[in-house]
Amino acid sequence: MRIKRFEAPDTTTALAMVKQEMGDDAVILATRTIAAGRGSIVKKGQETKVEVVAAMDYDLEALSEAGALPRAEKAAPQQPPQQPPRREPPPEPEPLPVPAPPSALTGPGAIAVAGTDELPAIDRSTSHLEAHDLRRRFAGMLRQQHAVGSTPIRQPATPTIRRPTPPPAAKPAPDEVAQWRDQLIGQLAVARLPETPATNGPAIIALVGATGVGKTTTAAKLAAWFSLHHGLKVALFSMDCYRIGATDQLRTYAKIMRLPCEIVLRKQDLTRAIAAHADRDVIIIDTAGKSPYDETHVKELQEWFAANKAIAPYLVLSATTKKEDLANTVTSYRALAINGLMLTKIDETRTYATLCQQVVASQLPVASVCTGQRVPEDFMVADLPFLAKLFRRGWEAVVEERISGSGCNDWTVQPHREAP
Ligand SMILES: Nc1nc2c(ncn2[C@@H]2O[C@H](COP(=O)(O)OP(=O)(O)O)[C@@H](O)[C@H]2O)c(=O)[nH]1
Ligand SMILES: [Mg+2]
Repeated sequence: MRIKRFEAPDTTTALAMVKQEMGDDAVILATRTIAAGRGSIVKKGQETKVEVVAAMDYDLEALSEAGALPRAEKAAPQQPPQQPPRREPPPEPEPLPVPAPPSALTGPGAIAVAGTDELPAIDRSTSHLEAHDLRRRFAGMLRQQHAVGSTPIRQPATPTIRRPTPPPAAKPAPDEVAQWRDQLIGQLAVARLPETPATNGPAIIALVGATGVGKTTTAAKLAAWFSLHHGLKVALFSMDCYRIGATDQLRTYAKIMRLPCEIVLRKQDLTRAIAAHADRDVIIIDTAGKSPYDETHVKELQEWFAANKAIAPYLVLSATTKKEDLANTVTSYRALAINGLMLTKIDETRTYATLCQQVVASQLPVASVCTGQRVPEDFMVADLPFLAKLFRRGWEAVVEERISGSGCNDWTVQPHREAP
């Protein structure tokens, strides 16, 4: 890097000298006003001159790191000197979009323009053109430097997407909401599950629904309800052959309750198993969970169930499912001629408006409600006052009822009866 000091009666002249001697790529490192005579300290009333320190063949990165560039830019001659030099022209408005003219030198210390001895006079615009030119080049160099990535790049600000502010939704009045909720609750219906021994062959309940909603758990709870609470003869069937170990869950429950359990892997197996358990009061079929958007699954179930008209499919709905998915599930499984709904996981949420709305919209009666993971405790056959209380007043209003068993669904387990 080559550094040189220039002195001139004014900034314009000094810059012109820099440009003349060091070329367009010179960087101004510093400018200051000094005493015109000897010594650099300006005394009152003393004539002044301008000192410019410029560099060329520099390492821009090193200069940037050393903080020279900002200083140089700050010191760029757009600022008038601290004490006005005698021949300094008054400042001009900026920016000047005119390209820089050739350097013009005059006065003491001036250097002749190469190839000519003529020294044209400085005009006002020249000084600002020079200053503008330098600033423009600084900016250009920095941009170039940024482009090659050798200095940290300032990321462009993330564009802010201004969405149109939606008009504030008109909130319905609380009594309007209550009225609407009561209307829904008034439309709820419950389905009765068998309580007495079968007279005309077993009642066959098939649980269908999305994965993980609690079909297998509900099947076990139902089996316990029928066999322990009502003393009915129950058989459990598992049609869940899609997942490894899926049948084990039901088999284990059956073993605990000493109930027969059949694994049904083909359509003909279902017909055969039903025939084999014709003496039962209730057969509970647990099916494989599939996405409600899987049309093949529903069609397959339809084909299987067509084998026996006594099969009554019940759709298991989890209270934690989103509104649209609840609606779509009901729509998808409607092809099976669903007999009723079995609600699960009502303990896993505290908002029931969506569930209430979707249950009513389905126009299907509710057959049972599951209130937790425990088998057989967290189960109730559907009861209108209970559902009305839950949907109107929430979980807190029913939790006591559920725990103490003081409601009409109290779970009084009958003495265990050996399965035949
Ligand atoms: N909290 C709560 N969990 C439940 C309820 N019913 C089932 N579960 C749990 O949900 C998970 C999935 O149940 P599972 O019966 O295997 O669902 P399936 O895939 O539909 O057969 C298991 O961890 C169950 O214990 C319920 O009413 N409340
Ligand atoms: Mg299951």
